[in-house]
Amino acid sequence: PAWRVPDWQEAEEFIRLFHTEQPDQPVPFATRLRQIREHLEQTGTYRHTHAELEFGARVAWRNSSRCIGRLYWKSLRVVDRRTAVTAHEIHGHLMEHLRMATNRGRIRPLVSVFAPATPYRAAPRVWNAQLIRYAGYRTVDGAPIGDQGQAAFTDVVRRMGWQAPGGWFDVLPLVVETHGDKPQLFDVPRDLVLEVPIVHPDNPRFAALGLRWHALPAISQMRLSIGGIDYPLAPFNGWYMGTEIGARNFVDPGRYNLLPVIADLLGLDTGSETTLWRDRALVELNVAVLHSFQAAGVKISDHHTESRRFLTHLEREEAQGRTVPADWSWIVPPVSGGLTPVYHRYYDEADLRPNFYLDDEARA
Ligand code: HEM
Ligand code: NRG
Repeated sequence: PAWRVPDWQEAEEFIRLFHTEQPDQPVPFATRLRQIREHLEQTGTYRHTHAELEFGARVAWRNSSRCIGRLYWKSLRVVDRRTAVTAHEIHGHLMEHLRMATNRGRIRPLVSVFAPATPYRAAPRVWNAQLIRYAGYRTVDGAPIGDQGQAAFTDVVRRMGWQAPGGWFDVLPLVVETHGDKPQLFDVPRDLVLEVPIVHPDNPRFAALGLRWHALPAISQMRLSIGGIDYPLAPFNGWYMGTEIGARNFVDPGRYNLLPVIADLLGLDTGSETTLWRDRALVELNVAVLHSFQAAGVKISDHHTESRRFLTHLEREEAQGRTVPADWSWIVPPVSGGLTPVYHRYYDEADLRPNFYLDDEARA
């Protein structure tokens, strides 16, 4: 659905939350509510002030029940890009997001908020799941190359005219779609993509695999929902937790599927599951990821540290009288789950707004 009338209840609830948590606003609560009701009646929508937008985006992060990294929700930087209209302009702002967020390795949590859908104009969108992703292909004999999780999207951009280099780590072009225009392809300049070569602290043979990963996880496909207003393009990023790369991106059978390669490099006996060759290879791969990012001066955190921070976040929020909605199956890290304190408890599963949502109609 390209457009839905902002729900008055939701708007009211959000403005109340904003004034409750941040009193002393220049415009009093009742006045602001009246203003919004008038705008809704006259135009079918309303416009967030900058302060509302900033608060709304931060609370959307706070309410993201799949995210273990929420301790720092108050320090999220919010860049207001609502006035950008053309695909060219939007692409420029996305590149500026990469620059500001990457910060030469000292990653800054950041969200860029583009125009919401209105009755007159569809909101801009980016088709990519993240601003930086690697392409995935198959050779003529069907052998996988690159990120198989991006194979379908890679086909889409190839059909749109992208000249695929056919390598293991080719950064995909961005597809930007704006009101009434056909989607446009943009390359991401190499110098805006900070990458880390993967090496192992005490096994020199790792480097020869030629593995690398990008420094910035920047999700571009989730809809930010604040006070009944939808922002379909609001790319956000924090920094990586090592397991995302070392236990999922490099390991999932539908991604890089590297465990057999690592086991071979380590000389492990893969003839029987009881040798735990998968687990041993997995740990060394995760050691390599964390070590490589640190050696390259790129911010990353390990799952033990991030788990502890999350419990600190829970305590702090509860001390403020707020519940912390969380999804156990996403919060518990994909390696050594039971070693982390987040494993040994259950969580509130409420769906609170503002929040980030995956659109049903997301493309790839
Ligand atoms: C999910 C860590 C910052 C919103 C996740 C996941 C991890 C994580 C490990 C699970 C990902 C997966 O299993 O694929 C972190 C860390 C951060 C951070 C270490 C460092 C600051 C942020 C920020 C936002 C955010 C700044 C939004 C403003 C989300 C959302 C999800 C998520 C919406 C769910 C994604 C989905 O459903 O696919 N985060 N995060 N996170 N995070 Fe964070
Ligand atoms: N697992 C995905 C990224 C998902 C979100 N993770 C973050 N978000 N760390 C991957 O690329 O591996 N963040 O905003 O920092």
